[in-house]
Amino acid sequence: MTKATHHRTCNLCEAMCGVVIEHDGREVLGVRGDPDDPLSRGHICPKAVALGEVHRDPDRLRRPQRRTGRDWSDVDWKTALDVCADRLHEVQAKYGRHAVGVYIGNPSVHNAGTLLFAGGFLKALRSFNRYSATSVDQLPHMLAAYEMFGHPLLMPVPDIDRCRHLLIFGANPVVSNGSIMSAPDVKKRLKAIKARGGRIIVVDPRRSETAELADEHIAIRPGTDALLLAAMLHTIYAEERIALGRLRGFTDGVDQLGASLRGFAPETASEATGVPAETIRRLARDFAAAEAAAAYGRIGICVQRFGGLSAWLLYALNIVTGKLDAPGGLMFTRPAADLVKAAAAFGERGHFDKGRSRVRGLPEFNGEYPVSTLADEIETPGEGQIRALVTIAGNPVLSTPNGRRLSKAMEKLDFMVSVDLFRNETTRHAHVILPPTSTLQQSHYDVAFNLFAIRNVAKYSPPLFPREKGEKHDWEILLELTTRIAARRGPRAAVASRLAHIGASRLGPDGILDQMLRWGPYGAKSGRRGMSLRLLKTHPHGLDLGPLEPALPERLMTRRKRVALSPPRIATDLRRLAAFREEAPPALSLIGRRELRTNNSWLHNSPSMVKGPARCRLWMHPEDATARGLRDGADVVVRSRTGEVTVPLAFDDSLRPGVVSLPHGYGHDLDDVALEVARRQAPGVSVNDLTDETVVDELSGTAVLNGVPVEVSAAAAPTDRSPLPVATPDP
Ligand SMILES: Nc1nc2c(c(=O)[nH]1)N[C@H]1C(S)=C(S)[C@@H](COP(=O)(O)OP(=O)(O)OC[C@H]3O[C@@H](n4cnc5c(=O)[nH]c(N)nc54)[C@H](O)[C@@H]3O)O[C@H]1N2
Ligand SMILES: Nc1nc2c(c(=O)[nH]1)N[C@H]1C(S)=C(S)[C@@H](COP(=O)(O)OP(=O)(O)OC[C@H]3O[C@@H](n4cnc5c(=O)[nH]c(N)nc54)[C@H](O)[C@@H]3O)O[C@H]1N2
Ligand code: SF4
Ligand SMILES: [Mo]
Repeated sequence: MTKATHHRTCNLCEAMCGVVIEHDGREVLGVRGDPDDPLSRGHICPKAVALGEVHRDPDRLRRPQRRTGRDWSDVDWKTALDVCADRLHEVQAKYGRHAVGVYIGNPSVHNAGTLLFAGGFLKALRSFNRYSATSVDQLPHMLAAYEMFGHPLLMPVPDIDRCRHLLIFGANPVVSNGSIMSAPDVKKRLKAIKARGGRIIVVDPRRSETAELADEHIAIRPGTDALLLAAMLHTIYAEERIALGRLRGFTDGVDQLGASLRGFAPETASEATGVPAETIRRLARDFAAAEAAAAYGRIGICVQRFGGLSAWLLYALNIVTGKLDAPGGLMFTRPAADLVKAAAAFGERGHFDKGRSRVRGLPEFNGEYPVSTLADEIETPGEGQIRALVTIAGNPVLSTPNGRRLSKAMEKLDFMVSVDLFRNETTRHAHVILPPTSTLQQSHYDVAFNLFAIRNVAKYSPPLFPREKGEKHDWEILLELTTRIAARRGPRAAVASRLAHIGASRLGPDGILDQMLRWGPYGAKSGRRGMSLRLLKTHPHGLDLGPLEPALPERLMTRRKRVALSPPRIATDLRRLAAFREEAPPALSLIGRRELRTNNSWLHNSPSMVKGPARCRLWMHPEDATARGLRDGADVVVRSRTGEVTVPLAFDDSLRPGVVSLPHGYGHDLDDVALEVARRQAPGVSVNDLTDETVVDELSGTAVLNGVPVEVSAAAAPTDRSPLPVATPDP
């Protein structure tokens, strides 16, 4: 076949880069950045190559797999789907509908098919036992957005292209490419802030790649951001620097917030945070005084003991200084396909703490329980015990705390089915694996991440490669399961679901998207641009819809269209924070890190992603290492309450002393994992064998993956290995 080019948007991370793929109709020959993409302007990262490598990966499953004991065999779709529906139905008939649990992972948000069709599947299943990667990720931001702005998806993003003072808490966009901030080529965008005379300040226990580029780095103690933020807000109140500007007209709770922060003066925060009181005051004053300023925070402030408080206080800091909804500040988007409005139209406005999990009494959020308690719910007998599990695009064995325990719990399930591309650490426990087509065989539109992009754009990608006979897309698999499960509930449910099936399969994700575009803010119905799928199809590089614009109070989804600055359900957690100040910090605490060529747990089977020296190493400050008599490059044992791992040590003085770091997503060398490259070239160890499922942010239920107390000692039988080069990721 002759060479051709194809334009699409990479869906591996949130940055949504436009890529130009050279191909021969069957295989990818090359991937480069699309200079005409209105958002990414030609940028790509090294991971873009993985789009082709995943597609051609011989380990990627092409046919449904069925496990009998330890033997796996191909099985046809009809049998596979029927077995799943029968077994799930059996379990529900015998033990009740909540006996089937569901875990939905991160890539489902990057895939319009799973995003738009998982809801129907969950409805058909009618189980309350739902879990997702949200509770190891952005749950605190969603909770704060829900309580303050009225919808969990109304999370504001920094307008970095116009910002002149960016205060970053616990995010490393130079490596992660931005999160809840789709900002491709973020490095250039950050440099541009400095070039126009602005400042960047990074609060992070590690002098990260982003901190390296910043004007100032505040090396905070892990897990203490809420104290720092409370003290900054305290300063702003105490020094009468409150300046809400136009937000004043529709913001409630300004006085309450000031009153509830009275006990949090900078002096009371400096010891726990490791940041001097005068520095905290200066940070607050500078932020309040700066024009076009935004305080932005990401996973570093989420997956810690005070995630909920941190996310709330961070938004509050932006609000009381008038930075929310102002150009250059923290702004809301106006996406062409507006998931917030669409969800609300179907009555999905979010909820919190409407119920508590059975075993540990953790709060539900948006119909999900915290994944930190999934193993409890599988292991603990009683009504509502999980007996069967469905996983969709997720790998909780590597990505959730105490994955080792969860892995063992999975062995006890009566039935498990996974919708996934690979047989990995999680899906090896399934009785049936249902593999979808690869992303290059699917059309793509970022229904989720356009909600969080620093510029409004709309880009549609048609499928690149045709699917082969006997291959199904994610949404088709979900729809087939939905219909079959409903059918087993009786003739009436069967008829209703059959009709729904016909309608939904005719529409598919593209048809739903088209409706969303037409009814959206630029759609034919709004008379603005006549946005539709057809229009997007004639613009292969995508359409630029302009910079972010002030959107409040209209965009608010609270009942009276007012911002709730001091939501009581969150503010009460300040009591726990006050008590925390008395706790002695652990001698060593573990934090995570991301690296340029990783994508959580699932790209280590792509050869280009794992070439070079092994990256799964424990980074430790040389002072901490010397004090323990540890050698650079030697194997060390890292222990926590939950387990231990043996891993090579690398000295790294970018860390605050007392803090060590391990990346997540490794630990591939397990029985029955069919990831040849990962097992051979990048097995590593799982940091989530060390993280503790029993410790969560008590307010939100979010897992605590940062600030985990650990001990590190030399491995008993040191391997004689020459020191590895000091790790420097290569952004
Ligand atoms: N210690 C620690 N743990 C962490 C984190 C951390 O910072 N530190 N980060 C957390 C975060 S932010 C996240 S988002 C989670 C991620 O946690 P998960 O979502 O549970 O895990 P992933 O590694 O993203 O696994 C994705 C799975 O989806 C499959 N997959 C990929 N694309 C598709 C697709 O299109 N369709 C289907 N059906 N399957 C697909 C892959 O094969 C893989 O099995 O990890 C969390 N875990
Ligand atoms: N290359 C790559 N890119 C990715 C991913 C990936 O796996 N690899 N995953 C994607 C996903 S799912 C997500 S959610 C995003 C996440 O995007 P980011 O939030 O930007 O992710 P990280 O790079 O983990 O940055 C978190 C930072 O928080 C710091 N930190 C740790 N503990 C604390 C703390 O207690 N307080 C403070 N202030 N900082 C702390 C860490 O040192 C780290 O620098 O990245 C996405 N992009
Ligand atoms: S930055 Fe993200 S979207 Fe862009 S090429 Fe890399 S993985 Fe793909
Ligand atoms: Mo994530």
